[in-house]
Amino acid sequence: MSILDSIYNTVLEGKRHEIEGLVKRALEEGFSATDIIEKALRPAMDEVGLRFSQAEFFLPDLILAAEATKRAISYLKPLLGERDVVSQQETVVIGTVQGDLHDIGKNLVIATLEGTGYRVVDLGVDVAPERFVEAVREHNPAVVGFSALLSTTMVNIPRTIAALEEAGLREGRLVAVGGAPVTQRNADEWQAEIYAPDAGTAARIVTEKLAARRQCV
Ligand code: B12
Repeated sequence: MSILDSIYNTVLEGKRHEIEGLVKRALEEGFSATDIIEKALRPAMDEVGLRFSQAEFFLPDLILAAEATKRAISYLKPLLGERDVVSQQETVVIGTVQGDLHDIGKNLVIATLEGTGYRVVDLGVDVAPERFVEAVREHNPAVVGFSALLSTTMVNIPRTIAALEEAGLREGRLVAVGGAPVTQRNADEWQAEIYAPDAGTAARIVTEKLAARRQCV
């Protein structure tokens, strides 16, 4: 069995105490942090989600698997985005929208943004529109990011964008949206400038869009 298969199985089994040793071994074997995330951790979480929706897994399984993934990611975090550090100065304010407690994907996006050199203000999970408004007023970010993992909470993305508009804080910044149920189509509908299906793409698109905006100004 390859080391990536072992990581995949360890997440499924929720063996959170064993995960760091395996991740370390995979790195020693020459796999990159991105390989480990994209080829082992992410497929494992997809499988966990599938088994959960088919009632083969229950909430405790989900929690243990998520805990194992989080440990692996915090171990890999310092290695993410190392290649393309460009020392950006811009700030990104990001959070998981109201009613939603999922943060693994958001934290990965944060790790790659920070790895790329952005200053990131993480508002955490279950973030009310007013809290986003407050944070945008305080930090004046170039980008505001919204994450949602539930089809019932993704409606809070356009609601929060509307709150920013009402507060006069939407103009002049880019809105980024993501999370498993969110699509490019939603992004277009909500007039969000940035959509990405994964963390690596998110950091790349943020950099591209900010560069394009700088050229327009
Ligand atoms: C782990 C998990 C949990 C954990 C969360 C732990 C944590 N700290 O995050 C716990 C156990 C708490 C949980 C709870 C629940 N969950 Co849950 N959970 C999952 C699971 C298995 C994995 C999610 C995950 O971490 N994926 C891995 C990461 C890396 O991927 P990602 O989140 O998609 O993020 C990537 C991209 O989307 C993108 N991205 C993410 N955010 C952003 C933001 C921006 C700006 C950008 C650009 C990109 C971007 O980049 C990320 C990195 O590459 C999913 C199934 C799945 N495969 O998605 C179900 C899932 C999301 N959960 C589900 C459900 C139903 C629930 C509960 C309602 C269960 C219950 N009955 O209580 C609760 C809801 C709690 C709440 N109020 O939020 C359903 C949602 C169904 C739906 N469509 O609405 C899913 C799909 C499972 C299923 N198939 O049924 N869950």
